[in-house]
Amino acid sequence: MTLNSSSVDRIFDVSALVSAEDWAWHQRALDFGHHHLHPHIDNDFDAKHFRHEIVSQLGKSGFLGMHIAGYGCAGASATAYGLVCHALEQVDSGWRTLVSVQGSLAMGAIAHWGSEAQKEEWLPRMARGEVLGCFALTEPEGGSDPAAMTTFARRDGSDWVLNGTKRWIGLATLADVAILWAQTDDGVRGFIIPTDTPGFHAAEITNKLSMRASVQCEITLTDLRLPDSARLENALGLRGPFTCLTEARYGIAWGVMGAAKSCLDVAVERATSREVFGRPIGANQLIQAKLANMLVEYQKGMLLALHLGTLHDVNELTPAQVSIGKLNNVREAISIASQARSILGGDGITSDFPVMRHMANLESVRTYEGTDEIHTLILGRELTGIPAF
Ligand code: TGC
Repeated sequence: MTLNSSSVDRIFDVSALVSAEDWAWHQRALDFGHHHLHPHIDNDFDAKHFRHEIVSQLGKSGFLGMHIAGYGCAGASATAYGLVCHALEQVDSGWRTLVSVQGSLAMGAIAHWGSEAQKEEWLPRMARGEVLGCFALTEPEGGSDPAAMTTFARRDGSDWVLNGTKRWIGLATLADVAILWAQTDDGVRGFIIPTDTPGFHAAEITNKLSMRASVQCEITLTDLRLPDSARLENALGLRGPFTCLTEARYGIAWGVMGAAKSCLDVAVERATSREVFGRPIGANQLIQAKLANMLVEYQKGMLLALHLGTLHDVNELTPAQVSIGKLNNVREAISIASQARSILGGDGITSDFPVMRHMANLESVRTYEGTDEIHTLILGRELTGIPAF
């Protein structure tokens, strides 16, 4: 049986395009969302509550760092990881973001750039959800140009001393460890910072109207001292954080189609059940046109995500291809959510339906991991060879 089966699933059977093993990951993630996340998400969003206890359950289910091989991680395919992002974001972008931050960004940085000892020390516990990570790159002056970061790590004997401020860092007040990027005399370097290190302070940004079931923070570092063993051994230059961002952006291209599907399913259900002028609103051509357009863009977005997954699984995926996926799929998910809201009429702005919550979340997703504008310019540079940043 396919969980969450709807007319959208019937028209476009994704399971026919992926392996049985990858599809089983999707079904497990749908089941997880249904049992552990759905029952609470509206209240949590309303109350700005992050359900911390879910992290270890995500770990037990194998979703954290699931496409990393070894070190207690599941070693699943990139396509399976994407399908899990899709399933979790059907509930809420905040939960897919957690899996992205923990798996693609924090664990991904250690797996890609860490020493063997660092991988052994951190990855198994992070995969189990016993250790929560965050990824600190963005600074208050703006996230689009990490090359301009002012957080600085100064050499002091065999130690490093860090000072600076990071902003919009997911989960930093709750995290046990931060992967933090700082400028040094010889380029950007990454550091693994236990968050109980003296000089580390995180404060929650509390006035968000988006991603309210998730936590974003500001971090300040004041003369924070680290041994050289805390430095990500193999990372030097912006390639370090950007490699992790590419992974997370890949997951977003899948995830946002989950949010879009949630909106589309609700719109179809409402169009066939709500009557105005003595007949279902879905009997009107204007409503059917909206639904058809939403379906077309959803399926195009899914095919794009599947294409990226296939390329990723044969190690052929490029950052520019990921930019296409992030740019297009977030843009179309926002459009689908907006059309769903209009089909729901006034009810669409209430928390009786998930649509407005998805719309608000997607504005964050459009902004983080490279804005629409940045991905547009990455593609412009790819086509012309001319950076227009
Ligand atoms: P550029 O010269 O293009 O590149 C510098 C070096 O990095 C390499 N590179 C990449 N490698 C892997 N994946 C990518 N996507 C890469 N993009 C670049 C590049 O090959 C080069 O390597 P090397 O070895 O030759 O030095 O750097 P640039 O400064 O010109 O880049 C410009 C631009 C605009 C493309 C870049 O700055 C950019 O992508 N900006 C957007 C940054 C962004 O997405 N920020 C949001 C971060 S999200 C966040 O902080 C929140 S985390 C989630 C949470 O906590 O909730």
